[in-house]
Amino acid sequence: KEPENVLCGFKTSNVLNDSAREKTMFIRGKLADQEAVVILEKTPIREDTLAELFSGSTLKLEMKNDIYSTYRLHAPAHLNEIKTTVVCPATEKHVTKYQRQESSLVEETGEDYRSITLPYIQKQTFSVQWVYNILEKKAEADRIVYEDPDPEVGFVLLPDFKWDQKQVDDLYLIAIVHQRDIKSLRDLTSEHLPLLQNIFQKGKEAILQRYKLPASKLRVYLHYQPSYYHLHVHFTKLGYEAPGCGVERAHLLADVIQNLQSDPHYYETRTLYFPLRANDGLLGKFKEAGRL
Ligand code: M7G
Repeated sequence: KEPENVLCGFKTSNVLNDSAREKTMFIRGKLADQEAVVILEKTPIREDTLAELFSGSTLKLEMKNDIYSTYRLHAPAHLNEIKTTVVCPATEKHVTKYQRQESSLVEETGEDYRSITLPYIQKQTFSVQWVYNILEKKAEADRIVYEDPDPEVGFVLLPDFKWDQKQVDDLYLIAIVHQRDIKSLRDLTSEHLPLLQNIFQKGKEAILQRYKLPASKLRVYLHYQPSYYHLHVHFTKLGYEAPGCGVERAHLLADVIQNLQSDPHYYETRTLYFPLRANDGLLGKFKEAGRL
């Protein structure tokens, strides 16, 4: 028996963002009277399905001119899926996160972090319950690719929910640390080097083993500011422009390790730059403080 269609009763309020090029749409609406955000994304065409796509589809000619012709190809349903993510109940902050917005680059000194950012994130961030569910095997346990259970240097490596795991071209995994008191890059000191080196080494090994992708094909990085303040590391395939991964937010793990080796307090003291969206509450705090 097919599981029920939870989106059957979804009532669209408005489109938050869409991209013809990325073939995505972010929609705000109501699901049984609760606020919800639905993300639709057309999935990549896979080489291993081409034979079936060519033989098992119907083809409608649109136009023909000399050696050129265009068609509409109606693929078998299972080759024409839309990856769908549902956030419900969605908070106002989720709506903000997915809304199309202008960004401004913020310059955050170590002092700004302590006086502006830290107080803000202590009361105004996304719940990391989903992270704890993963660490406690209450959710996504069957998706874990690798785990080092050590409480100090251990982590869980699993597919990011942006990746449908159908092809390695858009490989995207996250390593979530077992330690619960490291919020972000800003909290890292040389004390954390064994943890970071462990993630780097074992994460790369696990990906080579499972996906046959060598370290030279990987981009391994942290985001600052992250959306979720529980330390995690992104592993994506080099050359894949993952959504939401602008250069400004990304800090390569290899660089983070070297910076902490040369200065144990590098990330506590450095000025860090990152974009904030116009409707982000943190941007308001920087403006209030006259830092923008
Ligand atoms: P981030 O840098 O904190 O925020 O990364 P970003 O989303 O702005 O990049 C968090 C990462 O965790 C993102 O790549 C998300 O796609 C991913 N992620 C978020 N959630 C809620 C989940 C989840 O429930 N399961 C999994 N597997 N990944 C998630």
